[in-house]
Amino acid sequence: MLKLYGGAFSRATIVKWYLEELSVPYEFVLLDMQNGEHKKPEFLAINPIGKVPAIVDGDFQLWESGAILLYLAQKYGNLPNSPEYKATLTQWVLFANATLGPGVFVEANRDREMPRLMTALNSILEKQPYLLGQEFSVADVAVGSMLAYIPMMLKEVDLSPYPAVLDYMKRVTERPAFQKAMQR
Ligand SMILES: N[C@@H](CCC(=O)N[C@@H](CS)C(=O)NCC(=O)O)C(=O)O
Repeated sequence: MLKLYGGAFSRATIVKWYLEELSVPYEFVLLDMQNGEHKKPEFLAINPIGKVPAIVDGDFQLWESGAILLYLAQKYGNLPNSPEYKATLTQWVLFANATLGPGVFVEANRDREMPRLMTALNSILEKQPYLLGQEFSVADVAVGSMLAYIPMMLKEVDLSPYPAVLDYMKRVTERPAFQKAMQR
């Protein structure tokens, strides 16, 4: 069975959410990160960088949440066989981790980046329920996770100027797979 390594409150939840969406059976391996279990040789053999999430799927090991999401989408997600479609998913996953996350969660960037990122997302989501249009996809797991962390981690941030983003956050976080991932 696929193994997912994570901490008690960690980005492994992003991968859990997508595994639940895909109904892929998995074992969650909870590392005691407070006591440095992620820096021990057993885990460094899976991810030499010593960060979670990481997965082991058969003989295959992979780390970095975005790479894991895209692997799972390609392996288990029944994707259309179109390079353009796959590239668009990659675009949103990279946007979530390399642009949206640092733009919102790095305090020095927030005032400059957050309004432009949120304004753009709001205008996309005013026209369609999900990032790719009418269908939920791994793009929504990546971007939706980053957005869902905002009220959890940054109580002072006011998202009311972006009502379509708030509706979207409600829509994706009400999904049963998200709820399960948050509980397990
Ligand atoms: N870009 C990485 C970030 C991974 C990351 O920073 N994980 C944190 C937990 S959420 C971690 O393992 N921190 C432990 C450490 O840095 O020692 C990803 O998205 O997978």
